Amino acid sequence: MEIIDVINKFNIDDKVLSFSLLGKGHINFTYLVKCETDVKYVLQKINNVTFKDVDGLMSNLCLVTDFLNKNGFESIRFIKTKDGQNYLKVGEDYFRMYRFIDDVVCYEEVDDLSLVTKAAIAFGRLHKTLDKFDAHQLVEVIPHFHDTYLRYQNLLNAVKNDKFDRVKNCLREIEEIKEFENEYPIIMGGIKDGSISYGVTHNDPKINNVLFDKKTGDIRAVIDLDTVMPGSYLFDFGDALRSLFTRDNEDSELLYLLQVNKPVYRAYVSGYLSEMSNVLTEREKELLPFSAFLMTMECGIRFLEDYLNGDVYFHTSKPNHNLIRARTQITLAKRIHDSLDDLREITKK
Ligand code: ADP
Ligand code: GN1
Ligand code: MG
Repeated sequence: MEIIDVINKFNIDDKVLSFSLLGKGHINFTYLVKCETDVKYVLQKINNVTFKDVDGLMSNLCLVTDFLNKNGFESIRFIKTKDGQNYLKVGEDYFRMYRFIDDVVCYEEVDDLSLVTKAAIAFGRLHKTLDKFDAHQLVEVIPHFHDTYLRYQNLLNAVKNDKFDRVKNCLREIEEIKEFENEYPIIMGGIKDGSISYGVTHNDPKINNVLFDKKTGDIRAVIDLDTVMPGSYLFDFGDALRSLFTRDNEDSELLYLLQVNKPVYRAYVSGYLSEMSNVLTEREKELLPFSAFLMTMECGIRFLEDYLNGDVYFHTSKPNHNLIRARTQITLAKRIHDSLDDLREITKK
């Protein structure tokens, strides 16, 4: 089916003028659809390789976006199909449509610390708003996504099986990961013993998932809610810092470029706590710096596991790509670990 026929299956009372590819996301194909009345829509082809349970995924999205829109945080507004469904299935492909949020800017990367703070406020506001939402209503679209200890066990299994005879190339990395094994259960353990709350997390807290108002620079919306799942707020906090510290160096072998950027940490933690200081438990506040270490090491564990399993999850475009990425994350994680005292000081201030 042609894209224009897909668009016409959705309940829009308007004549479509054009459509074009939008954004640089790695997961979904995103199109901007322009109509005669000047209203714009986004059509997305859902990546059903990453997200196998499209029904569960769309149910999560509708529940969360409805809640956000009703509670004063602008969010995506889905358009139903002409048959009243939340998404459209065409053969093996799945599509959804929503209103385009107009007059916004979206940054792929930032150097300006005030934007780092604003992004942190945006994710903090998302957490704070969803703190009143019952996380048990949500499906775990990717089960055990941030269960670091389980990710570690999966890595050890991959080492044991050594299907592609690659263990010999990463003995040092495996040892470096093992060194911290006692720390991997800390966040999940806190959820189990109740010292860490079971909230709603975004799970892709990158800056390009925040939309800012073109004129005022204010936060307009947090998008890309596909991986919204129940979990700890620390997952997003730590992963946001991982992504800010790594930037595009994730694929680079220049490990000396990796640094624990303290001004970035300060900018992020101040923005985040301006929204969340009354929501977080003492234990959560204490673990903010640690979460940046844990999410970074976990990402390294995932890349290394995928390397040993033959590069089946993360797309690769050069030999040893996942090994290079794993080295980046492990190196950064160790540098964060070495800086934990400094980061705790900054957090306290
Ligand atoms: P992906 O999972 O592929 O990252 P996103 O939902 O983040 O998909 O969309 C990709 C890009 O499309 C975003 O980074 C943003 O630039 C743009 N975009 C998506 N939805 C909107 C919207 N409602 N308003 C404005 N821009 C959008
Ligand atoms: C994946 O597709 P992208 O780059 O936004 C992954 C994240 C990792 C990230 C590492 C659903 O995100 O968890 O942190 O790669 N997303 C999924 O680059 O697995
Ligand atoms: Mg995105």
